[in-house]
Amino acid sequence: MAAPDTSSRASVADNYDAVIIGAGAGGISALIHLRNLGLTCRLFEAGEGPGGAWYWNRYPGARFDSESYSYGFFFSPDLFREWNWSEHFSGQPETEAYFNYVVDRFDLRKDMQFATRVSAARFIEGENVWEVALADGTTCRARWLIAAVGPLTTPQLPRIAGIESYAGEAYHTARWPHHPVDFAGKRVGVIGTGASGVQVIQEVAKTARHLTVFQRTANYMAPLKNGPVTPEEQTGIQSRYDELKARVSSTYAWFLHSPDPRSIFDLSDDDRERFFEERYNARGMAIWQGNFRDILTDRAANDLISDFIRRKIRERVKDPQTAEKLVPKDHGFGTRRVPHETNYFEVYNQPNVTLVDLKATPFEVIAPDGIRTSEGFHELDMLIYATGFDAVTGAFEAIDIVGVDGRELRAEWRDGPVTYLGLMTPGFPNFFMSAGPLSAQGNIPRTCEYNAVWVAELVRYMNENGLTYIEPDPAAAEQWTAHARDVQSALLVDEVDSWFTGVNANREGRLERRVVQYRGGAYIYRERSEAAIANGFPEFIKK
Ligand code: N01
Repeated sequence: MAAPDTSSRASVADNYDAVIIGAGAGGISALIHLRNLGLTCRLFEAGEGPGGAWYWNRYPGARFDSESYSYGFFFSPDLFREWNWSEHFSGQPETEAYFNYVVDRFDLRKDMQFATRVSAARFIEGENVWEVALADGTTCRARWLIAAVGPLTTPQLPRIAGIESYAGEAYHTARWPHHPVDFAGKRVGVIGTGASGVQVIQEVAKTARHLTVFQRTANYMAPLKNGPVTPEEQTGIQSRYDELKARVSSTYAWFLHSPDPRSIFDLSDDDRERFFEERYNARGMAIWQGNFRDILTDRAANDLISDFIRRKIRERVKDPQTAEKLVPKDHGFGTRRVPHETNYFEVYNQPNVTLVDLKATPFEVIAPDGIRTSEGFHELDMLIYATGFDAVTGAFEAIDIVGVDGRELRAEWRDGPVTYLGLMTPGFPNFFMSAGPLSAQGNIPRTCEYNAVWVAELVRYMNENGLTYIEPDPAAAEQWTAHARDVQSALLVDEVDSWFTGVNANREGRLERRVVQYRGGAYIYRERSEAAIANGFPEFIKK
């Protein structure tokens, strides 16, 4: 990894055309596209290097579960053709190296400032600029403010009595240290079995003296089927830039996979079983994103695929009691994020692994040397929190953002976010979000890259028309928000608690389901976004 460039901290200028917060896929995309317009830009990033989620989530086992070449940037065909992904699903070290490569390849580092947290931003009415405050007390101003802070970047610790008293090694997957962490010979506890928990559990189980997994909700999962990209595959992928770009730009959720347009009931039982089997053994998200369209809308259709995955879990886990704990029974397949695994279920066949079902035996207290549940005490030398994020809105709300008339973003979103395409929110002029609330869900870097182009088009329009103030018409934002609500209400996901529906038991006041992402399909999202550009941003207040 390149050395962090913190040398330029003292040279923060008073004014920029644009300030960008975050050096992940969204921030990098925004910097590239706004710099191409000739804007002076400054990007602030709390981490000491680029990568965003892929800088912070450096836990053992962290890797993509969408194909590497569908996850990386598409803005440059040359970049696409010259970077060799070594695996179909890249591990975190390679991904972090990729982000550093991109930053250097396009000479972005000179406009980036690492180890710098943005603490607040306030819109100065009349001047139509944002005043941005950094945690070290420095301030600067910019006409345009782009928050590329990420939907999954503010880590959450569980609210368990005594958590602060724990005296062993303790790590959150999303704040993993840079030094090596050794599990060998240790009694390790992992709390959480979402995508992060699954990946770290697979690694810890290899060397820990004992691993205790604390599971609250059993999740459906499917094999990742990772493997090296062979030289022939590499050549094939790199020569198909146009095709792959077109593909990820046309699917429901920006992935390479797209749903089978048939109904699940169009097939005979045998054919359906063969279809499921083939998808289960295919790479990545095939069985989730490439399944029949109606599994996410029709309960009877969903039951068929849910039963298939339940059977797989029972086949793979030897102890029937453990298998039953791992089999989800309170929701249907695909209604929460499906983690993709490599021998995850086989981990529970190892003698050094214990599964604790927190629904049956909940936490009572964390003590200096372990955790007490209602069934007994688990002594632990190390505790890993894979407890996820204050998802989607959390990173935006972590910054003290104040718009017109002293309106606070946090307060505005108390009952749920209201946005125009997840890109802007009323009362916060000249403020843009990358992969913001109610943007199209799915392959996040694709949303980020797409959003950056949209923002650049808007800024170009403003500059060409001599305008300095823009915010969405409240009615237009309400209309988009209502549309997102309508779409979600027709999906089974709307009946299930998870970050997909904004439920966060670790944060006060977040137990009610909300609409935080747009689930109507990336193609509809793109149509709406492109219509705004083509028609000169009619649904906006402009000055
Ligand atoms: O977080 P999560 P994550 N007591 O919220 C449990 C992306 N990602 O970091 O399900 C006990 O999914 C919680 O239990 P429950 C991906 O989009 C991508 O794993 O709420 N348990 C759950 O098991 C993913 O969806 C990759 O009942 C508690 C877990 O902690 C998103 O990030 C890799 C608890 C949290 O799961 C978030 O994943 C990793 C408590 N108080 C992540 N609080 C890729 O492969 C929480 N839990 C690209």
